[in-house]
Amino acid sequence: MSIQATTLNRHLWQQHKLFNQPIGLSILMTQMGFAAKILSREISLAALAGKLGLAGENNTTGDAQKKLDVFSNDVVIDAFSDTGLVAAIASEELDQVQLIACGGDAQYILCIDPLDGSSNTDTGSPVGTIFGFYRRHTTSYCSDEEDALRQGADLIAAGYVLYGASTVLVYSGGGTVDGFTLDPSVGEFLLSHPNIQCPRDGKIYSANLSYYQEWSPQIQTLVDYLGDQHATDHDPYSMRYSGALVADVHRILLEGGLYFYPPTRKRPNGKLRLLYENAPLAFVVEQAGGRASTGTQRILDIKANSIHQRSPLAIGSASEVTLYEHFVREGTPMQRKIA
Ligand code: P6P
Repeated sequence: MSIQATTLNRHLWQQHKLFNQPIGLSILMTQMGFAAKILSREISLAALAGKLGLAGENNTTGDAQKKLDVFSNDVVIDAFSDTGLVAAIASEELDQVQLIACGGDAQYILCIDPLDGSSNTDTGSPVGTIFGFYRRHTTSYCSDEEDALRQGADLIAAGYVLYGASTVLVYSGGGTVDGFTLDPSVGEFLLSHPNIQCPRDGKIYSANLSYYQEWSPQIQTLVDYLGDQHATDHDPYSMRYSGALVADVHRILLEGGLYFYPPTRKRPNGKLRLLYENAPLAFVVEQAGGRASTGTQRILDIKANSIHQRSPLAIGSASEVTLYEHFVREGTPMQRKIA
């Protein structure tokens, strides 16, 4: 590692000095990095520590809860509890918003999926953490659930951590989108992907095609279009799907293309949660020049009515998200790709 390497903390200090990013946010991102280091270690060694497998009951949204889900949520709560900066945490693993701190310093709300893709944990496949920070409208009273029911456009910072072949933390504080790779030998996240730009179009799509029969005719027509390897109006696409939203969206962010989780008959609003999955990822992808939509509405324009509210998601390159919206509206390809 070069001594010129930019650590996460050095980057946060630079962002504070250059763009006057609130020092409180820098502290919160430092704590997110700390939590990510703990989770990276525990996830990689879980098989040796008897921490794989089910915790015994489903979480509040009906997903099977793994031991690592419970552990990850505890790590996140601990990482932010004594900062005094976080008023409340909305987590996939908690039925209700958890109140953390009151008072003038408790200016922030954290929305988080501590362990996204936890169905992958027992097979050593990629998993992730997704997070978003809001600033409270007021600190004159202790926080409540209403504080967390926000519109993604109000996010002041958001990002994710991918625990895969390497551990990568990607975040934006409203400016550039920057990625940091964990060097376990020094215990630091080092800047590895500065100023990430989502390609305007791509050749990858990511969706769970086992639901094909559950999707609308318009989405089925889109999938047929994307899967046509002999089309004359577009180059062939490749399909990639890992079962972990963070891993799939990270690939799309870097290489371009489209991830989508449409409505099904069983889930008319799709499976993914707005507050702690779709909105933070939409913030990051839009800051990198991509787009994120339900198919008919910009994700960041949706105000949450409940903390576990679901929404359909189409996210990635501007061109492919526009194509997705066109199919949802028209059920046919556009005459030409527009972005
Ligand atoms: P399916 C994991 O439970 C998750 O929330 C995302 O990480 C992932 O993309 C999606 O659900 C997988 O859902 O229905 O394809 O198994």
